[in-house]
Amino acid sequence: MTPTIIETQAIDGQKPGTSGLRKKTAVFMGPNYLENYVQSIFDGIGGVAGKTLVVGGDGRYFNDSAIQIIARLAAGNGAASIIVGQNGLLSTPAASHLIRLNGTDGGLILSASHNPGGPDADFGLKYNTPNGGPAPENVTDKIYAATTTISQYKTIDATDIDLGTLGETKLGDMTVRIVDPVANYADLMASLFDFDAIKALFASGFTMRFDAMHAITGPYATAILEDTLGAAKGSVVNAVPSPDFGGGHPDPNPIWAKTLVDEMMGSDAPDFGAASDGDGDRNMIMGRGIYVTPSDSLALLAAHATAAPAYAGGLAGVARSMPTSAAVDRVAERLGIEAFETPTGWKFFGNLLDAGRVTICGEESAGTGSTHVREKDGLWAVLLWLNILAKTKSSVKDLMQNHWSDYGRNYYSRHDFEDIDSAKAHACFDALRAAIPTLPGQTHAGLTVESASEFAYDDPVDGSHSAAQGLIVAFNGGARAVLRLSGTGTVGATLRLYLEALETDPNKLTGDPQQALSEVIKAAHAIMQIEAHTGRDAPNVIT
Ligand code: G16
Repeated sequence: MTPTIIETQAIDGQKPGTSGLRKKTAVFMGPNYLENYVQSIFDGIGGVAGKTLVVGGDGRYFNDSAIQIIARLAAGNGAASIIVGQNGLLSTPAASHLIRLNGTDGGLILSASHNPGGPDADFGLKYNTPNGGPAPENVTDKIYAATTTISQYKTIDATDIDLGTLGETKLGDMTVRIVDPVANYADLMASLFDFDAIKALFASGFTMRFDAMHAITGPYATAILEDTLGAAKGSVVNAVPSPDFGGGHPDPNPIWAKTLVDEMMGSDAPDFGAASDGDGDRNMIMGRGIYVTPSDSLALLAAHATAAPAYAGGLAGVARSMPTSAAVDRVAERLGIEAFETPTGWKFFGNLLDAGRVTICGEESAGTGSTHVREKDGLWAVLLWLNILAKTKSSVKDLMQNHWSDYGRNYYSRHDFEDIDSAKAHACFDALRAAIPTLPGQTHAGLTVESASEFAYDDPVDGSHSAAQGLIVAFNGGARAVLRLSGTGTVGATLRLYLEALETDPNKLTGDPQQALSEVIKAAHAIMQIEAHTGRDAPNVIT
């Protein structure tokens, strides 16, 4: 079928951020906006003629129409076939798995992750490479370059595909395969974990609550936790994905998953609580009466991973993003394995995973994952926790407290200053950057600065260099404060202040993190002058 060539013009601002391009939905729905970006992805990766792509998204508003547009562009550009989740749905980790399972030339994932969805909210699109992972910077740079020079896109004149019917169909000359979004992913999970042990745990009366936040993990969690593993019906709540996530904010943290937090802190709390985000790659873990920070969860999972059959032979190494606490580093030290510190963004783990240097990795931003796919994976983390709980026969609280007694506790918190005027946020960041040489030796709030630096990363596998990845102020005694500008927001700028202090005194391991970090918080504000620059005297989100 002859493609239709449509003349277009470059559109400003189509630069991928931490994880793909995220904009207001109305922006993505604007004339030629999506078409330009998809054509630029195709051009940036050297064309898609004869190639196969996985396509799916988290079901947010515009997901289905966007898939129809993408399918026509893929056909217009000569793609051989696309594999699409039924009704256009695929969680991000399930999409990563399908890319790997089918050996495709990559995939397009439609999601703005934990950002709200709807006509007035957010939309996003990213390209994942044939290893299943988010495109690295050398690829996103080419895609962005293509967005600045585009003058036409190729599509076909065709009616919409029926996204609801499983099986094969044709769009022009291109084959379209509609697949069950859950089945292959569920098989993968069954191959990694001791499902019999988890079934026995549930059969013994163990209770859990999984909050799918009206987002993509609902069908996955219901199929795996309730239908396969025997968790009581109703263990999974908010399980039906909706285009605006039930009007909520599908970000699994103590602010946006407050209903779950209240239940887990209440007198009738289940044994285990968890939540996942819009596209199913993030997770929040709770036990009865305890919230587990993502950094602590990563450390705990690394320490106990051998409980699961997939990791019974031990871990090759671990990796964490720079702002993530160093808790996992000490686990690695004890295990005698390598620990890597990468910039924020799952794409930086890809080479380490591909090279077999790390088995488990994670980030403070509620992401944990392993070699099984090349994305972080919310349900995977929940299942590894369940596997560990089943094998150790401990409670979440006992596991964490024993971990802290053993390794010390990295008290940790992230303070977000959202929706700040972009110029003010950059001025604050630039002032700290300029002050770096003067900071060592200064004392603020009783803490003396040991070193100050801007994080840069040299990828140990391919040698690529990534500069300007966040500012670190380290204090004597092991505490530190990190300042970054978020790369995933769609309005103004977000300053993220990450705070950490190591406590090894056995009598001080169960305190309140904000209290334990109060001096680091004061010192960070004295140095960074966030209020003077932005007018904000307090963060709007604390996790
Ligand atoms: C994305 C990336 C993560 C990153 C997070 C936070 O997560 O995949 O690797 O840690 O953004 O980014 P930032 O601090 O720049 O906002 P997700 O879940 O939004 O895809």
